Amino acid sequence: MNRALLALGLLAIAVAPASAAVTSSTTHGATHTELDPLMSATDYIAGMIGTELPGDLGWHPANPASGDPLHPDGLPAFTDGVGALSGVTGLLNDFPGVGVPTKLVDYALGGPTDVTGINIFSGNGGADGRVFSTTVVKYSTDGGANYSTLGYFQSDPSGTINSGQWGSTLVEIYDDSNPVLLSGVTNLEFDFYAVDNTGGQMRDAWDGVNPFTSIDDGLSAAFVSPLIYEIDVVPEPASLSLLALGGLAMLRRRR
Ligand SMILES: [Ca+2]
Ligand SMILES: [Ca+2]
Ligand SMILES: [Ca+2]
Repeated sequence: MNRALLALGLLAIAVAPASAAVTSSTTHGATHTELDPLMSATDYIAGMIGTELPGDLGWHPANPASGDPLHPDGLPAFTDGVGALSGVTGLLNDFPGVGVPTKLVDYALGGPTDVTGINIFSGNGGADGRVFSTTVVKYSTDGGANYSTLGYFQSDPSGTINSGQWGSTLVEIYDDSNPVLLSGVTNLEFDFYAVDNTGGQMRDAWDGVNPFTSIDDGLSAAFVSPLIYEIDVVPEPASLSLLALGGLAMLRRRR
């Protein structure tokens, strides 16, 4: 082992930030079904019906789930492993108000679980601002008694306009310095916010400073909500899985 390299490695470890570098990356599909093959039907919350938390604003009146949360276009759609079943699948309620989420849903993982990635799929056959997503993810390691905030994840920078070029969005949340995003987690809470102003323009949900980013995006608060197609809590983020597959293929070719 080269001692200089070893020393460099130790130095890198020594200066690495103590806090996890949680980050996210966004992929858009041209159509509302293009990213469907990346959805998982075997992730940690597959088939679960989440618990709507206090403050949850139900569903958009056009979504049949507004009268029946267990309708296939409602809570089951978040975890059924497939994309849109109809034009209103996963359509959240509009006009949540400034700075408050429109939907708050919690999943109990059935025991301490190591999570390496969270993938949030959204989209709209209409290919407008509803394809974006903004989510605050919280987690508990004590069965839901206490929650910490993992982060605020806005799919695209405020001001981004979807003029029909995108029908779907995947936000992959992971830790860029650790293969494990969360260890020993028992519950995951997803707070979904409005994303758009009817002009196809991504906005945050605040007037003035966004308390999560400490930034004022200079735009009035979003009031149009997304269609959430799927939430995957997985061993590996989708694109990292693809990278790993590519790496394996390269290794095989070398042999
Ligand atoms: Ca789904
Ligand atoms: Ca799933
Ligand atoms: Ca704003």
